[in-house]
Amino acid sequence: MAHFAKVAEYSAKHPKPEGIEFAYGTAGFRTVGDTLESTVFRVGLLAALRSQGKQGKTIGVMITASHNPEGDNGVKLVDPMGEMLQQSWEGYCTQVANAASSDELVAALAAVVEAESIDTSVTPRVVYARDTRPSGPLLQAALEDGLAALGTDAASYGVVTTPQLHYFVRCRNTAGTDAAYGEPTEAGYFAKYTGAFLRLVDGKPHPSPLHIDAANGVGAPEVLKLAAAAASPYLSIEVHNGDTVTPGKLNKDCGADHVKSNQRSPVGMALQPGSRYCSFDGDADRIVYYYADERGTFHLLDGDKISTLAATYLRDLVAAAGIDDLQVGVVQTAYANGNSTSYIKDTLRLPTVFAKTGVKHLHHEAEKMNIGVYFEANGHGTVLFSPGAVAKLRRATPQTPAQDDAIQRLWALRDLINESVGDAMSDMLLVEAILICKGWSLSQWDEAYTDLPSRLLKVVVHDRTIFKTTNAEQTLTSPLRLQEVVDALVAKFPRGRAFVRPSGTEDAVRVYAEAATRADCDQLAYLVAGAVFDKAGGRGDRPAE
Ligand code: G16
Repeated sequence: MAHFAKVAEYSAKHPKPEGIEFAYGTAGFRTVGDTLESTVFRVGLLAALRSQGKQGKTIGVMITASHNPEGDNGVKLVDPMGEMLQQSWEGYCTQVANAASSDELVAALAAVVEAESIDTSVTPRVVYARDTRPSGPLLQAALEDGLAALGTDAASYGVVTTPQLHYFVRCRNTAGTDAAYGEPTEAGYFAKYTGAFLRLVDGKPHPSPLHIDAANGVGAPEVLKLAAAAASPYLSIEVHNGDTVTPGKLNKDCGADHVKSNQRSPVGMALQPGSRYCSFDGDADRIVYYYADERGTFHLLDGDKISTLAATYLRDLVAAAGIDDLQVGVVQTAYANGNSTSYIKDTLRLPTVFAKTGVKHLHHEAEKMNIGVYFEANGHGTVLFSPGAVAKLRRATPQTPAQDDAIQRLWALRDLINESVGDAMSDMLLVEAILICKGWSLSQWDEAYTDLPSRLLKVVVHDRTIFKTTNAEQTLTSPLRLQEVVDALVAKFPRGRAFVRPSGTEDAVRVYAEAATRADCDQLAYLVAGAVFDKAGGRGDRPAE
């Protein structure tokens, strides 16, 4: 095809490494950064086709491996409303990434054009960015070659957070419409979110400073710019682990994933009782909060706690606004702590559903709700207002000043939330606003319910693709009979629950367990991890307490 005339020439600069199979996983392609050049080049080609398939709407490409170690990298596509790539395209991505030669690559691209009836005469538009990883510049150059090969109208946002790129994409595609989302610039992002935040907290007492562990990633400079834009004592922050320059520091013993998985504070943060702390991950799309009590004991406020805080606040505002038939719902994954699910169902009396891991899955479930709150326990999530909910808010006619205040707050919350994807900075402002409005400390927020002890482990195996699951990833269908072993182990522990699933971002299998006591929980987690190791091709060290 004439349209692909330059692909072979550019592709020769970025040959596919032999012996590696790439797969578009939980959050795009993720693997060792040095092996990804051909994949990122090809994602450039696919981004252009995706844009052409959407009549020239702007598509986003983010080069990041988020919470993964610094040596990894990754790439993912962002659809026109700032959401994750439509899942039916993930198969195309995998096929195109694995084409063995230039001829096969062109054939794979032609197959996408054919299957999607793409008009290749449309000018493709793509914006892109990357995080702070050392492999980023080389991969960005490969992406630019892919974009150039198809004559793309492309623009770089440089080094920004993943959610900022999602926001820019949505802004560009909604500009001049009723759904206009904001200015597609960093300044526009900061102005939108800080403006909504300040509207919500105006007149309330000032909070104590918030200590932020930025995982030595892009969140560090960006959150400083956010605070400068707010220029307000309502957002007084101190950034820790903000070194984006020294090699080896990104996500190392710090960041949201480290804090959540190890249930302890990050390196470089000595917790003081009464002080307030949170951690971002490497590309600032996740956030968790934590504090130390008077005895110095560490307490984590994870994605489940953020979700229940937001759902409670929204539910109460909807009631105070006097708007009928506006239901707040909550989406969780199997990693949600059992006590959080009970609290949502039994105390808040809100509907809750389970989705597979990956914000793309939660996002789709939340779209089915009036106001859908979705968070993974790892701190990745946001809130969606359905078009029906927005219409109801528009039609609402307050009868009292209290109703008027509640409606204004709901509008401000909608502006405060990055609806395109989970966003550590926007979520931080959401939590801060609710805590300021309620006058709550972190320990008061934590009082809603007590987490069951839980443990998350990784098991390295020879081939994680043999692990298949069903039932929102809570039940293994392969390897055969491994689920029966897990069930038998779980049955031994009061309030025991455990599941096994292959990671979509790391070369490992994840094991989650919870139980009534810490000792039982840890024992269950290591028994299940040991069974996986023994029966399903474990390699390296056998998991041990
Ligand atoms: C990504 C996804 C998250 C997911 C996490 C772990 O996070 O965006 O939705 O929970 O990976 O996924 P898995 O267990 O399949 O490895 P991030 O922050 O790395 O983009």
